[in-house]
Amino acid sequence: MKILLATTNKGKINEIKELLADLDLEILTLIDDFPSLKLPEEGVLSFRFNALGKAGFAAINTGIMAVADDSGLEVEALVGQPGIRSARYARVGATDDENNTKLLKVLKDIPEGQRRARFRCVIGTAQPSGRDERGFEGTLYGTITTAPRGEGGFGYDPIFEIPETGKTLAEMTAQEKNEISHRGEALLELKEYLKELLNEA
Ligand code: ITT
Repeated sequence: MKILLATTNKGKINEIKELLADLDLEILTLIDDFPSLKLPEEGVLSFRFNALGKAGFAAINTGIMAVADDSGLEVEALVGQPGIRSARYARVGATDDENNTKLLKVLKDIPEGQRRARFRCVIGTAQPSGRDERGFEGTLYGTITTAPRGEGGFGYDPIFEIPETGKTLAEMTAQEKNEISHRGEALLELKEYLKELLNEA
């Protein structure tokens, strides 16, 4: 069975591939296999709506079952911002560094103890027929640091700390992050669904 990962974010691709590695799947990506297919601009309604939209667009345009991820960071002191705008928080096309720098600046007067945040992830799947869309969700709670730490992961990982461990996500191994993360949680459910499809095939 083939699936197409409808994302251009390499950090997401690495994490998704690692968690699905033990399934009997051929995993294609937009970057390697459909470089000219551009995902449509994202909406502002919800992670779920965006994830299903990206998966549906990719499946219909390629004829292959597609899996997409829409995710982001919700900061309590900012009433949920940057949320679904996480990728374009500093500007459209912002680098991870630019987004992290902007968030630390916006939060500079927020004291420790009031810097709670959560990552959310929705993994959407779609078939070329347009039928049988699914959405799988995950959440990870933590706090925003006052400076970046660590070299691993991607995105906001260097400024997102898991209080119980004292580490940012960027200070963890890929496996440690996948075991607790919003994406890891959503991917476990995706994996059960893919196993059902593989058994039916
Ligand atoms: P695609 O739409 O091509 O999948 P994208 O990077 O634009 O890629 P999103 O619109 O879902 O993806 O934006 C999610 C942003 O949220 C992403 O750019 C990161 O900055 C951040 N993010 C999501 N998951 C994260 C994680 O596990 N660790 C750190 N940052 C994360």
